[in-house]
Amino acid sequence: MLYDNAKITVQAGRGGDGCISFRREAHVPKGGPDGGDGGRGADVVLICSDSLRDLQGFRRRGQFKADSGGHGQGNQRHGASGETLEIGVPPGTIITTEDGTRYDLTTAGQRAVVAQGGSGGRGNRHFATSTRQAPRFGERGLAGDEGLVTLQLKLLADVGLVGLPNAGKSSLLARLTRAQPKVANYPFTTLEPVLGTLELDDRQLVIADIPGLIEGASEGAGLGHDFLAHIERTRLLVHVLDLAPLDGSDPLENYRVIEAELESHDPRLAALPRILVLSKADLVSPEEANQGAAAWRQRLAANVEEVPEWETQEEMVPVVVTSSATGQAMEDLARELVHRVPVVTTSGEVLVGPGANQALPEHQTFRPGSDRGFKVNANDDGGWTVSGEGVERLVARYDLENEEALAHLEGRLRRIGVVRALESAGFKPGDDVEIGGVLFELDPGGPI
Ligand SMILES: Nc1nc2c(ncn2[C@@H]2O[C@H](COP(=O)(O)OP(=O)(O)OP(=O)(O)O)[C@@H](O)[C@H]2O)c(=O)[nH]1
Ligand SMILES: [Mg+2]
Repeated sequence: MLYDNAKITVQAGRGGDGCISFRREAHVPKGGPDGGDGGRGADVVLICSDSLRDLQGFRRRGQFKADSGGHGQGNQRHGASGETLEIGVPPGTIITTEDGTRYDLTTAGQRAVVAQGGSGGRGNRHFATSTRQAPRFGERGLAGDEGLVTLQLKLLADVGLVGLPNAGKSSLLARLTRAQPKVANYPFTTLEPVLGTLELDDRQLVIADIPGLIEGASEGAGLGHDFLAHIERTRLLVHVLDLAPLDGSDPLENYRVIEAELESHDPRLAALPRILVLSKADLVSPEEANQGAAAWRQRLAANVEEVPEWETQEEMVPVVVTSSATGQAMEDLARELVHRVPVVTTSGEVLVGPGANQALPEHQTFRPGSDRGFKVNANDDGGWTVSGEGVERLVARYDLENEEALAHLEGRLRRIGVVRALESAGFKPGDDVEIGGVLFELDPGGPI
């Protein structure tokens, strides 16, 4: 079973709290504040790993929580930052976060920060002023991002084998590579994609064998539909066509069925270059095989619209007559594949299928950019609600049971205009105010 889908929840670490502490030294009666800052919470990062092949590991574990930052300590010691939580995913994994951000990890080492750790709170020494020399409060660390992340694996292969069930795709893969897919004389032998590696002239090509396609596959008929996605990122398709099907079906019609399914799944898929393999040549006479090939060359060439200078019309759509039973033309086919698949650059630029591999937005996160705006709402019970990401984060910073922290917060709310907005809406000092789920009595005295 190839596990090509998973949903996981990720939670980045909370920032450590800032410390409330005062210097104590022999012979110094009153030391100043020396509380250290809290450390940053750890990020959750997905990292592309070459040693993974599918998303199976996520069946056992679907929740990931990164470490919190350490709390600050006295004597200006800062809390340690949490260690980044790295989660391996196989090459070809497409990651979608809750806000719709997509990452496409194709080469080993690529990273996507899917949840960012909360920042640490500052220790009390930051709040000392000329009028408040011994602040008895610090900031709290903020919570890390959390959310649901969807993972989808689209295999990365250079070449995809497509064709009707029983056409001989798996037999071909078994001949060309060391893969040992199941081969049998009935349709739908292959139930999930199998990858094999062709090695020739110092090059390696990954070939994907997918379940046979039938009419309506792109709408869900048969098995092939789910797996068409796995050949979306190939750079060449080998259409395997039985020269003389035992069921008496017409190869021309069979060919059209497959091409139509590719087209209706995704026109970009249909636009990939092709090689036509006429399979099972050992079951017909050599003359028949040659005639068949000639007829196909003519047919396909007639469809070619533009021919580059360096190629003849016939070279545009190569037709290879093979037999997996006798090994006929395996070497020719292998050369043709190597010749037609562009070299992969190590910088990862021309790495995958049509139009793919846009630059990676490596450091995007769930947080949609902090917003300084806020809204004031009068509640039915005479209280007030202030909403807005910036103010909510500010309130999360302080322990409001602590009078000094509350007074400091009131000062901040006054400075960013929240108190004025409340007052112009009819607020009276002492009314209840709720911000970010925290209810408190706001009684801003004079300026602080
Ligand atoms: N004589 C002969 N038989 C072949 C050849 N290639 C495949 N076959 C036979 O054709 C049948 C189907 O082959 P597979 O390779 O399983 O076909 P497939 O296209 O992978 O089929 P699905 O997985 O069902 O889509 C098997 O019985 C094979 O032994 C060939 O070159 N010569
Ligand atoms: Mg097969």
